[in-house]
Amino acid sequence: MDKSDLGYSRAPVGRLWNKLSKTRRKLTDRLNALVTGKNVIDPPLLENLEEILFTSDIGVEVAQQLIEGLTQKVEKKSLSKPGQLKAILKEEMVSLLEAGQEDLSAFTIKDTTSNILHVVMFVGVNGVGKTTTIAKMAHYFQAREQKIMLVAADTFRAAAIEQLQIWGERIGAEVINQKRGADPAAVVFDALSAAKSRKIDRVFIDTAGRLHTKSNLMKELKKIQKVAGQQVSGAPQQVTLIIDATTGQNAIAQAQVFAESLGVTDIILTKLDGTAKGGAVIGIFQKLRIPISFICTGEGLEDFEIFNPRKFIEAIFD
Ligand SMILES: Nc1nc2c(ncn2[C@@H]2O[C@H](COP(=O)(O)OP(=O)(O)OP(=O)(O)O)[C@@H](O)[C@H]2O)c(=O)[nH]1
Ligand SMILES: [Mg+2]
Repeated sequence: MDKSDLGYSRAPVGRLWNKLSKTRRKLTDRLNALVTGKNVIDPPLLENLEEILFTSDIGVEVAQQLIEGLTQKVEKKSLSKPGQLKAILKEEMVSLLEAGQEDLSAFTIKDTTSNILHVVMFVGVNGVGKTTTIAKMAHYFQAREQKIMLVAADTFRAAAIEQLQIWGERIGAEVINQKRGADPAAVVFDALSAAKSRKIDRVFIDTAGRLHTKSNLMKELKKIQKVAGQQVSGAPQQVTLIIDATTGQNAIAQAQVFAESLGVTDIILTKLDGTAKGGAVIGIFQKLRIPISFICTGEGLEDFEIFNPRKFIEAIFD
């Protein structure tokens, strides 16, 4: 396994660090201002700290939880210097994020032992970045010698099929589609049949973000899920929910609908570049308790990486 895949190397934090600059500024400029010139850790200081946290899109409950953990550590270690708080807060955040991360290796690295067709369904509301993320993930696995097939199962939105085709051409991956308005489950059924005979490693299914009604969308997605299982036993092994990180706390309610209907296996957060709301990652994770597999930090194919809690927290703190 490539060590860099695990994100263990802490320095240089580099790219991610640059991409998360707005979040970092919002969070740490205020933290630094809070502790500078203060000599003691007292309740008013902790209250101000809590306010900084929940106004950083982390969410009220999680901010409270972090402060509780922090207060306990301060007491246990008899800490008195405000300057020590940041390091402890970082550790609290890392352990919070690490606690619910499951082993996602089947989702994130090349499995050389399995020859079962791995099917991933990408779901999420419209505009969050499903199609772009599919292209990024395909590109990522192609670089790891996997053969990828893309399936255009958003047959509802105008130009959705063409958008996937353009990505397919750009990265050199086959795209299976039918005409607009076709039954998405039928598209998936045929695509998986083709994938089996073509020795494909991974199939990525692009789905609609919006239909006439939300319940229709869930029905359609469930049907796709069922049909995939009829073609490939155990498929889709992965139902990946794409969340736009800039929607902050609003994303949670959205995610719950998908999680309840479909049994989401993992989350990918997009658009972490150019937003100061990166702290939402912590709140979203804590609320949903669904592991985060990857994060996206731009519109390009390379703006995609495995989510590593420590690396992420290092990048949002100065
Ligand atoms: N800055 C930034 N933009 C992104 C990122 N991911 C996707 N986008 C942009 O977000 C817009 C929507 O992306 P799509 O991939 O079309 O989203 P979608 O979920 O497939 O949308 P629908 O098919 O309409 O449901 C596009 O302009 C993308 O370039 C990201 O990580 N950062
Ligand atoms: Mg799309």
